[in-house]
Order: sequence, then C-alpha cells, then structure tokens
Amino acid sequence: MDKIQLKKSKSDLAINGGAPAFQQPLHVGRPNMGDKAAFMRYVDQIFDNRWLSNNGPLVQELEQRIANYHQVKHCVAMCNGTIALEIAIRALELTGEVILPSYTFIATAHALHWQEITPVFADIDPVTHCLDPEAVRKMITPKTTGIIGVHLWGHAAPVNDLQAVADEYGLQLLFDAAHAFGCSYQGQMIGNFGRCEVLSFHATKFFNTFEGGAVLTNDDELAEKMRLMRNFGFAGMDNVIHPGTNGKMTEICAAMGLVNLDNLGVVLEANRRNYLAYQQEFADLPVRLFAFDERERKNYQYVVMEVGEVCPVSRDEIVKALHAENVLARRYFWPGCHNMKPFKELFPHAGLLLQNTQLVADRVIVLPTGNAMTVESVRLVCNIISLNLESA
Ligand code: T4K
Repeated sequence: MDKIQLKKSKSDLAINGGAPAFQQPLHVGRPNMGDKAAFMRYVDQIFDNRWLSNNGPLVQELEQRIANYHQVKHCVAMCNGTIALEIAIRALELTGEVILPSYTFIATAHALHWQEITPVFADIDPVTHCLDPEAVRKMITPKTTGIIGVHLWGHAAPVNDLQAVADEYGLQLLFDAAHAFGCSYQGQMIGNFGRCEVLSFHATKFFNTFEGGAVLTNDDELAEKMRLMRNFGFAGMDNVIHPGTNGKMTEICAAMGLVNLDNLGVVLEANRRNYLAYQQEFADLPVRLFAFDERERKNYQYVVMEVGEVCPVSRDEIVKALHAENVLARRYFWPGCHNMKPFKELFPHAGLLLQNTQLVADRVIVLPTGNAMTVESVRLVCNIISLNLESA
C-alpha cells in the first residue's frame, strides 16, 4: 500500500514535475475480491466432482441465490453480459430497429448489431444520464420492435415512463442492468422490470464471476427459452429443439460468484464509504458528483464526476493530470456509441439528435473506488483534482 501524503501546492503535481502520488496504478474497475480460502475450497470441490460446466451444481446454486437476492423468479446465468443481452434479444424475437441510448458501454449497441438489428440511438436526460422517454418516442418508426433501457451507473432508467411508451406502441421493453446488481427502482429490486433485465458479472463490476452475466425475469416461458438457447437448444441428450449458442457459465466462475456473494456487504460498505468521502471532498469544488436517489438501494460501484462550464479546467486536462499521478480515471462512455467507428459509418448524422448525450459524454470522469481503495486514497485523489482546479 502506498504511503499517503497530500500534495501542498500545484508545483507538487506530477504534470508539473512532482513525484506521482501513487506508486501503483489506481484502476477504475479494480476487481472486488472475496475470501481466497473459501474460493480454494470450491476449487477442491470442483476437482473432486469433475463437473466443470453445463449447468453444474455451483451454477444452479448461484442462480438461486441471485434470484432470491433480487426477489425475482428466474436467474439464467450466462458466460458474460454481452452474450446474455444477445440471447435475451433473440428470445424476445426483436427485429428491424431497437431504440437504446448511445450513452452506454458499446456492448449494448453491439449486441443488437451482431443480431442484424439496427440500433437506433435516442437522447438521454442530462441529470440522470438515462434514456429520455420523450426522445425515445421521437425515434419510433414502423420498423421499431423494442426498447433497451440502461440503468447507467446503477441508477434505474425511468422504468414506468418507458413501459408506458412500449405499451402505447406495442414494443418489447428490456433493460441492460449491467451496472445495477443489487439496485432498486421505487423500492423494488432490479430484475423485475420490462420483459427481462440483463446483468454483467465482469471482473470490473460490483459483483463479479471473473467473466459472467445473467438474465433476470419473472416470465417462466422466456426463462425456459433462454435456458435452451444458452445450451445449443438441447432438451436432454441428442435432442435439439431450439436454435442456440454456447452461453453457459462454468463452475469455476460460479464458485467465484458464490464467494463474492458472501462478501457483498463488505464491498457495499467500502463503496458507500468511498462515495461519501468523495462527496465530502467535492462539496467546495466547482464539479458535480453524480447523485443517487437516497430512497433506493444502490451499489455505488461508479463514482461519476462531471466537469461543467463553470469549471476552470477541461475534463481532459483533469484526466491527464490524474493519469500522471497514476490515478487511471476513465472517460466512460465517451464519445458515445454513435461516434464509434461501426455506428458512425452507419449513422453519420446521429449526433444531431443527441445533444444531451454529447454534453454528458464530454463532461464525465469516472473515479476509482471498490474494496481495494481506502478513504485516504480518496482524499489524495480529490487533493490532486482540487490543486488542478487551482492551477488554472
Ligand atoms: N452493458 C453495459 C452497460 C456494460 O457496462 C457492460 C460492460 C456490458 C453491457 C457488457 O457486459 P460484459 O459482456 O462485459 O459482461 C470494462 C469491462 O470490460 C466491461 O465489462 C464493462 N461493461 C465496462 C464498463 O468496463 P474497459 O474497456 O473499461 O476494460 P479495461 O480492460 O480497460 O478494464 C478497466 C480497468 O479495470 C482497467 O483500468 C484495469 C482494471 N482491471 C480490469 C480487469 C479485467 C483490473 O484491475 N483487473 C482485471 O481483472 O471495459
């Protein structure tokens, strides 16, 4: 662990020739790790059982525990969140055009494009960073079959308003809940909204299984269909009854998940503690910390800072200064999916209708947190940001 010493003046900053604040890089998305000894006991069990994949006992136990945690009927575990999205999209028989935000991780758009569905980007609310239902309404055409809301940073998309739009036009609604493990909307756990909701258990997430993901749903038929699809459509030996792919989670990933589930309270407390420390340090700075609804359950996995017009230094200058100090802050999800090559080529003028997306994508810096991060490190990160603002 680095010895923490606050910097006194702007001449101490690494961009001005000072020593970097941290000897080891401070990553956004440093994995939250559970108990290693408990994980090794699962490894012994896996070796003893010689059961490695294909809906093994640990996967089944994990599914049950995640479904219980989210108070939802079904959890269908998958090898990662992107394949889980693709399987959900196929299971809902989406075709033609599907509306989604551009301000999301590229996987949301790729999952549609990979299924030969046109992703149609709608603008977001600049405060919540989630889809704006009125902007969605404007993008509906006779080819639209669905809407994907994204619960960005673990903050729920406007579920009821999106459902109203979906109902009015006869569209399917699903959610990319990759960031929203353990979060709620109007007091009800994520997993219970739309036709289904898709989680990611990637290493960088609040809850990880190394790689992994799942679809949560209360729909028995849909869950059964997705279980078939993730295992090549097999219904028993030699009997394929549905088109499918390989979306299965392995036992070793499930073991990591079971260990990390037992550690969720520790991670949540660390994230909350770090978030509150950031909030306290930012109180007097001309930057905004993304605010969560206090009435909802949240995981605080993303600490999102916004650099607005009143800030004397640009977002990119702050990121550069943080990187020089070994704080590997991220510009998630700049420049927006519509500006990434595959979609820029498809829709060169999409940006014209995405003004809030552009605004937010140019403002955001995601800062490190998690149970590998201490309050002292948070103070030092904020001290660096504060000195940079002074140096303007
Ligand atoms: N929908 C949304 C809204 C998503 O955010 C994501 C994934 C998905 C769908 C798709 O779910 P998955 O198919 O991934 O399950 C990362 C993750 O790879 C990605 O899972 C995640 N979103 C996205 C927000 O972040 P990058 O490009 O930032 O990854 P990378 O390699 O730069 O890693 C981030 C930081 O974490 C680095 O500073 C290093 C650190 N790190 C990473 C790994 C893997 C570690 O310290 N240890 C590790 O093991 O995308």
